[in-house]
Parts: sequence; C-alpha cells; structure tokens
Amino acid sequence: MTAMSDDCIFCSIVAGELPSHTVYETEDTLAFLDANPLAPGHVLVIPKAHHERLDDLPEELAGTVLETLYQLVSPVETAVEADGTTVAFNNGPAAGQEVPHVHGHIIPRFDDDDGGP
Ligand code: DGP
Repeated sequence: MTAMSDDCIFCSIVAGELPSHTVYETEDTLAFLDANPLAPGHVLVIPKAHHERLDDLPEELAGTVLETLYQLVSPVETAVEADGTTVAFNNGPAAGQEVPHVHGHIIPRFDDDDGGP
C-alpha cells in the first residue's frame, strides 16, 4: 500500500480524488500537466508515495523518479516542439517548493523564450 498524506494535493491526485491530466504512469510514479504551467507542456513527475523532499526519498525510489523524468524529456520536447527543457526540483520552501510532495518539473524551453525560471 502506498504511503499517503490526507491533506496533500498530489496524494489526492494519485488517489483520483482531484482531477489532473495524466501524461504517463508507472507502478511507483505519476506524471501530469502542471496546473500553472510556465510553458505549454509543463509536466510534473511525482512518486506516488508521499515524501516531502527529494532527500526524504528512499534511494531506490529516487532512482525511479529520475528514470521517469528521463523517459519523458524527449517525448515532452517533441510534443510541444520545444528546443530544450529545464528539468528541476524545488527542494524545500526556501527553494520555492510550494507543494510538500516531491515533484520534478519538466519545463519546455524555446530558443526565443525569455530565459525562463
Ligand atoms: P513548486 O513551486 O516546485 O512546489 O511547484 C508546484 C507546482 O505544482 C506549481 O507549478 C503548480 C503545480 N500545482 C499546484 N497545485 C496543483 C494541482 O492541484 N494540480 C496540478 N496539476 N498542478 C498543481
């Protein structure tokens, strides 16, 4: 059974209690469109289990999350005809992490964008 937190938005998405646009799913990870995208095709990748920060993840699950990010970078770029991607984790409130459930951002980038996040 996957560890869940009752008051976590991303746990509610994993549980199907909140809508999201899923783009990819594995046994242990979920990827869905960001509700407040910094660019078209901005995707979030999360572990289904609730862990607040990247460094809270068991090492094997951290590898699984990174594997899902790796698998999605190229398809996301292709889907929105991006020239590159920013792939990032905001780790902790001081770094701008607003949702306390680990998530990696895949943010499509374009040659003519403004420098991005
Ligand atoms: P961060 O600042 O790194 O914690 O990014 C949180 C991201 O999560 C932010 O880009 C907006 C997104 N977000 C917040 N709430 C929801 C939601 O309910 N659904 C979806 N799809 N994205 C959300």
